[in-house]
Amino acid sequence: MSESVIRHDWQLDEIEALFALPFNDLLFRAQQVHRQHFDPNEVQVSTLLSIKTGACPEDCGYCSQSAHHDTGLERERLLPIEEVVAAAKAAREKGATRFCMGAAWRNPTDRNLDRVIEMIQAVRALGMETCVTLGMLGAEQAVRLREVGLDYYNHNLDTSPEFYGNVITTRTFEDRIETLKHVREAGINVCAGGILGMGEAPRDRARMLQELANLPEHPQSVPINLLVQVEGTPLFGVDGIDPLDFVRNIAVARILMPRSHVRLSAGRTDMSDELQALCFLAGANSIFYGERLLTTDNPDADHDHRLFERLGIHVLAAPADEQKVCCGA
Ligand code: SAM
Ligand code: DTB
Ligand code: SF4
Repeated sequence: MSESVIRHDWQLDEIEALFALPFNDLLFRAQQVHRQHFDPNEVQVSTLLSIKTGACPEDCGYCSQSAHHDTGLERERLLPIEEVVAAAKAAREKGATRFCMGAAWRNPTDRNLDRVIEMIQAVRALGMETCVTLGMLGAEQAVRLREVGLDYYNHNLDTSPEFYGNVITTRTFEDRIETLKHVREAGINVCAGGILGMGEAPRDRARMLQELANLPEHPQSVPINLLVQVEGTPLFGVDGIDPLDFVRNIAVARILMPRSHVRLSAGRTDMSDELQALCFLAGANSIFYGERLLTTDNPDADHDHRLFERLGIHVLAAPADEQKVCCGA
């Protein structure tokens, strides 16, 4: 079996041809690529916390936190650092190795950033990896975050450039590419992916993966979210995606970005254990772990622990930790 090559020149017809493969052939290829680069039974786990919730000026059509939609969500101020540290400790105790803090901002002000930097430093002091998702980021802001040791910055492309305007009008696809450039050039690991099941066409799914794979460097982490339909958002009630097509997207992401962690992200409460097992077989090797995503539910940690046991999956330990531990164990 030849070593998979890391490419940044994927053509759309090549990607569409992967999607058109018989399901078993596609999963076999994805699994081959996966085994060249990863322990196939190891999954990385991150826990999320919304550090600033609601009243966001952006109009993302999927989001519970946009001030443009009436979702009944209560707005909250930036959390005090003590609450953030307590949540990070609880996540660490349950087996999470990365703590990801999200804020409902278009972009952070420099004063906002000062507060978030204190949080990053406090979470790092617990021995956890850190990730933040704060909206658009300037080049100098990215450098500041790198200097305090931030490990990952999450900023999603969300969908294809062609479908993008159907979902978000207050910032452009190019704005997102620009933020990713600032993060990458500052030397922070990039976490970038998107959402499936927003009414996009199969071609949009292929285009989104093409955009991700043809970035100058593959994002180190690629979250693939299944739309969590939130009442009051414009996308509530949209026709979803065939679950097997969701699995195909994971497999194609794995083939295009062989060394990236592909994260089975939002939407797991709507998935059976068997569907999630197929996603792991297709090359997903990361999840969000813990009862809450940002504002919506995620499977119980105990349930995930049992699922991992049934599948013989172990959790990737934090970098400083030599030992492999199973979450919740
Ligand atoms: N405000 C920041 C931003 O948009 O960059 C950070 C937080 S935002 C909630 C992070 C990402 O979560 C979005 O880009 C989107 O991909 C994902 N997301 C938000 N709401 C979602 C939903 N209802 N279902 C699936 N994914 C969602
Ligand atoms: C990502 O791609 N998914 C996460 C994280 N990055 C920040 C967020 C999912 C949010 C799901 C809806 C909610 O809980 O508000
Ligand atoms: Fe705001 Fe982020 Fe939600 Fe868009 S996804 S409305 S930017 S919190």
